[in-house]
Amino acid sequence: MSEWLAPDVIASAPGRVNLIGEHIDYSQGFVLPFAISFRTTAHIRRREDHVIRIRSQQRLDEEISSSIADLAPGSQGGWERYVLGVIWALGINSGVDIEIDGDVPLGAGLSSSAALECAVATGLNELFSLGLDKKQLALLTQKAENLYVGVPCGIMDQSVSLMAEAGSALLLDCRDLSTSLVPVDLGASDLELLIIDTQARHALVDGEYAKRRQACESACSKLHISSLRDIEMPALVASKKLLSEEEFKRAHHAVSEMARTLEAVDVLKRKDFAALGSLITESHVSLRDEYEVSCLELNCAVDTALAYGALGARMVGGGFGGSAIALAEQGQIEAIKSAIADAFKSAQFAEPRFFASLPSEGAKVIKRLDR
Ligand code: GAF
Repeated sequence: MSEWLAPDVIASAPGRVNLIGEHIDYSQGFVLPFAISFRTTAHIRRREDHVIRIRSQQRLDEEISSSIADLAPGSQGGWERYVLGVIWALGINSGVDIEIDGDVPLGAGLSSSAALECAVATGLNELFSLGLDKKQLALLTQKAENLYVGVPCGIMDQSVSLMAEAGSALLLDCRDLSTSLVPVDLGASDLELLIIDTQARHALVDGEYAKRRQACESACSKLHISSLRDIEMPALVASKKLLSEEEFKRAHHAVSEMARTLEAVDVLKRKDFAALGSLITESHVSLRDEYEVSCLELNCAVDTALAYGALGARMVGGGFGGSAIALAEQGQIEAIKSAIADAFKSAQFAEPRFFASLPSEGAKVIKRLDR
């Protein structure tokens, strides 16, 4: 392995969970995620040539080497494309050494990819004095994922990884990326948000995600609106006959989820956690039955959490595996965890992992070193 010198900049960015507002970022809806305490760190050093070297503390046996001239959207490769894509999207024209480290659980639906992209983007923005604000960085990191990696994600994960603040969820309007902070202090009410990684990774994810987006887009074109944000439920129901059954179900989820998200903000402000729990569970039912992005493992986690007293539970993220959340009294968390572990064992699912996290801060530059 070649020599690695000390970095010029160290930056980090978190993964996320989404309280509510699922599969509506690309329909220009409202989402209410928060940053988790698990983070990815990028150590970046500017080089005098055009070589790009990337390595990860989590995979010390591999060192990836490329060059600025070789950056091309759609290139084949593995996880390093998330880093190369950001270098490409930010228009960096100098070689860099980038070393990654972090503890965001991989493949758990907790946005390890956005954490990686946003840590690298934040570090490059600082190192090359690009002067990009968080909104611009969110759009550029999304561009990296959409065009360079080829994943048709929306804007939620990158936005929250960049813009989140400790102690609050981020109400993000995906139409214009305006935000407001909604304080979330579950501990003060003896509550906890349990994160359940089902460890299920169904291969469907990318193709099915793209199909959901297409169904929303075709519904919009038949309804002559630019996004599902532009229609209220009564008008959607009145136009049902214009849509296929599938388009109607997808649109019905999106329109109802946008309303639930705004209602969740209201109940959170009033600290009405029973109402918040009900909205979270309604979101799951809608994702399961209308958007059809859940799976047996996620449903089992949610149903078991509810049977053992959770105030609300639902799948989070893209679906078809990954994680669920359960909002419950602190005193019930252990019983919920062991009931889910038992249920998974009986169903012969993989062993679930459990995490807890308070709402944490977004991306930041940790250090700038002079040389
Ligand atoms: C994934 C995507 F990356 C997000 O943009 C969002 O659509 C989410 O699935 C579903 O809400 O995490």
